[in-house]
Amino acid sequence: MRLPAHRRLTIGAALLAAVAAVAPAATAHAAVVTGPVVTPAGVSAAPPPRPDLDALVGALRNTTAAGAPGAVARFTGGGRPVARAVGVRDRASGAAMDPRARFRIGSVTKTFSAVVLLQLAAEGRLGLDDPVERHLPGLLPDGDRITVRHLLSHRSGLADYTDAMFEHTVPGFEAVRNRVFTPRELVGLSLREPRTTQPGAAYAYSNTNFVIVGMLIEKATGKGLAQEYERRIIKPLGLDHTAYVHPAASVPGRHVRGYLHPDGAGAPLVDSTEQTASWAQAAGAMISDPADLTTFMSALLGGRLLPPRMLDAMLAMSPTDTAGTRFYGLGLRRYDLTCGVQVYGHTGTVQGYYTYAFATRDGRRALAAMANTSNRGGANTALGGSLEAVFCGGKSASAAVGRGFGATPRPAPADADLPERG
Ligand code: REX
Repeated sequence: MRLPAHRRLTIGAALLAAVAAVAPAATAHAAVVTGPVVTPAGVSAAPPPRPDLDALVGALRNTTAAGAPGAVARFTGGGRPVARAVGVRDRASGAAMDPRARFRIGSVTKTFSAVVLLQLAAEGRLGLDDPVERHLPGLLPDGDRITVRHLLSHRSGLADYTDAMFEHTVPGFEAVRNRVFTPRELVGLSLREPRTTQPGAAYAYSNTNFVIVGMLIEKATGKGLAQEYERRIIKPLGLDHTAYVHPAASVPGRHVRGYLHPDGAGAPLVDSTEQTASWAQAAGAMISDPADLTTFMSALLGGRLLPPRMLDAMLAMSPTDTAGTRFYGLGLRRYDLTCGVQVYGHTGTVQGYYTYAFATRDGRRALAAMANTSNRGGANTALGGSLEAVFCGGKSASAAVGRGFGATPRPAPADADLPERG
């Protein structure tokens, strides 16, 4: 993908500055650089590591070994896109996992919602530091102290109503799978609980924040969420397999069936494909596929969806773990991989589906990975190994683990080089 002019100029200028900084005075203009040059923006002049596709398949097999019926990943960067799939997308029919099939992306929706809201901010229709009270008067008792930025960065202190909703996994899911909530009802559930922090004081992940982001989008535009995702992101990028179908309960077109793990050991998986996902709304109700997700993340990081000022705001990160390897910006995560590469994107969990969608800072390399299960932490962690495999290549810590997993007795039922979507 070609970078827009302003990104190319920034990178070019930063590279020149870096070369000048390391070159001896007499050769300052010779621009002969032998080692890798890393600019302040983290853009390396050395060629990026080649994805380790054996390690990628290893990560996907680890995911199915940990309880997912199937797993799939698609990587773009450099040459032809590659996809790998293992296991099944439908346990009843036995249909193989398919890189062209759609699924529920959970909280990757938050990145779409953040982009729409930041576009509105760029248009001057609201300010990132506006109190929520200004736009949604009376919604929150402390709406004059909670800002739009607090919502996008999970610093509002509003409790996550989904913790109580899904305390008991299968009964919790069955109680809401056919329900249609208004966003106000969901916010009401959160307000019944104590605040987790003072507004702005600390990061505390909460779906409530992004339900309100959805309300702000509808308030500022006077249009429904589906229309705004469509007009501002889906159409311009040609994401034909991406949609906000709420409150429709089915996943349109060729799709992956999702299987929820009950809390009790040994209980049969619950087919959770059909649901309104109304509990998630702008925090997690979208549907997409691997190709659309890599296109979206590349376009976002490549500067094609937001002006630089708004992309910079999105990329201002706070740590979310004590190890200092995970961060959150505005509707965007950053993971620092073992090889030193930083990737930006989001993870997602809805009943039956785990998703990862990440790209490098320049948007040139991107990965979308999905497993058709949830409530199975081991499967989610194993799927995360796909990030190391493709972005770190042979240098990744998990590449060795992935190869070691070749000892698995069962070959991957489907192992596809990208048959592009019809
Ligand atoms: C809800 C419970 C999980 C799922 C949730 N999902 O909050 C949002 C999301 C939309 O994608 N968040 C993830 C259920 C973490 C993210 O940002 O990466 N768990 C399940 C239970 C547990 O029911 N008792 O695993 O399917």
